[in-house]
Amino acid sequence: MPLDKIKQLIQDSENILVVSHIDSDGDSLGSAIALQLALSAIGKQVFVPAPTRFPQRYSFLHRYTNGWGNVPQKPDIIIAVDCSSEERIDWGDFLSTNGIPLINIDHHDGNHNFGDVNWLDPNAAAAGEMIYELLREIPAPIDENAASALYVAIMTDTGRFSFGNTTSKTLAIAAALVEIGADPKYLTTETYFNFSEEYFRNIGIALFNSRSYNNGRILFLTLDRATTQNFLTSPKDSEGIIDFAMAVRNVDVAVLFKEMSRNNIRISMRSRRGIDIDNVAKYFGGGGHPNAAGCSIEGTLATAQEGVLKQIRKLMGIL
Ligand SMILES: [Mn+2]
Repeated sequence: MPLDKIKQLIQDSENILVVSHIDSDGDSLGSAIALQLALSAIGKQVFVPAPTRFPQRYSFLHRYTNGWGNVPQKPDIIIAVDCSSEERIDWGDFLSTNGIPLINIDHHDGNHNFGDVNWLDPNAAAAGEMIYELLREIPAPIDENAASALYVAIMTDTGRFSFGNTTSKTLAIAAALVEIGADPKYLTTETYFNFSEEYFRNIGIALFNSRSYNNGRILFLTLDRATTQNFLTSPKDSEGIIDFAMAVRNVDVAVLFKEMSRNNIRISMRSRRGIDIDNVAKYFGGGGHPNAAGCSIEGTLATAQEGVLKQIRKLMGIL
């Protein structure tokens, strides 16, 4: 059992490096922070490199950490959480993984199995669920701060407990975290009702730039460079905007296109249950979950939109 092996490796280690994925999100940050806090509490030296990009909406999570960085030359083990492939790992300022056992804990379908030990559970709604289980198993204490970090991890990956990945187990873990001291109202407000002005303008741009296809079953939102520059924003600050599109009646697939540069388009996709949008993401070299996935396309915005539309129609059988 990978869980037993991981437990053993952690017990035998003194210095532990915890890494997560680039383009940090609530699950990657919350899971890494909770691991850091709980493993520190059982006497381990735990290091988390400062995330390369820390989305503004999660800046309140800083208060739950023991701090970032100061990675040792040679940790005893490396734990990667919420990373679907080795290329997704945000190594921060840590360079050499030579000969250091790498533990891969993840819930993405199609994980690349890149670890020396791989614990993969595609049925887990968030990596945070798996971290909760691991910490209970070791056992390592989950204090109020770790509980808050894990609550954010699970809340964000389930779209506030509304996506198809939300199970009774998800809710049971969330309830246990609230019991420990995670505050749902506070954590929800900090995460979702705390828009920067830039994000607020991006919502407007993306919705204004929406186009629908096939009687509204497919809806595209776009953050193009010309408009975002005009409104002094950047397409980066856009997490969650795509969910507005899924709230439109009859929409089965929603896509957000972000024109990062003239030839680099970042794409987030959502779909209703039964439409496995992950297939389209994989077609373009990306990945994710059946109802939430993403990819990048090298090419112009028009080319990307055309290509994605074609693949979605193919997937939905509406050529
Ligand atoms: Mn995740």
